[in-house]
Amino acid sequence: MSIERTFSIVKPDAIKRQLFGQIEATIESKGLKIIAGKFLQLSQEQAEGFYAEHEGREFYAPLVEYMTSGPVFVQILEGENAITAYRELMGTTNPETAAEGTIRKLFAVSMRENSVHGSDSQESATREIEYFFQPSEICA
Ligand code: RTP
Ligand code: MG
Repeated sequence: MSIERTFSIVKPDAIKRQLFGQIEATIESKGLKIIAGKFLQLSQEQAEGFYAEHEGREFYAPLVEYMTSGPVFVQILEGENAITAYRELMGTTNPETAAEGTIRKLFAVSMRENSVHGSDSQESATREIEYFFQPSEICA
């Protein structure tokens, strides 16, 4: 067991449908602590840079358009094995295949509009946290 930090986004589809509170409650109910967070309207540049690993894929341009279509909430979660624990809590990318009780099964609209993001590795978590947060914004 190790205490880790992971990076999470509540995506535009979920903010628009006023699911923010329910998603945060689900996260807290799993024992993950929210140690930093803020609402942002992503610019095209910010969204493109964040998803740079997907540049060239057919879903990249529509993904960037969707992620800039309305406000998001970016946050840092801390807890035991937080990276894996939060990925499990989110469910698979496609909500149709997501397990019962996962955030995407409960709330997601489609493969693209899937309500939440979570870092997929320690390296991603470090990069993504630094992409959006200053150390002074983290309340550990
Ligand atoms: P995320 O990065 O947002 O946590 O999601 P993920 O790891 O489950 O999925 P990833 O493969 O990293 O894809 C990033 C986001 O791009 C959108 N997407 N659309 N074929 C498609 O239409 C498609 N594939 C992926 C989703 O919003 C996905 O979360
Ligand atoms: Mg991913």
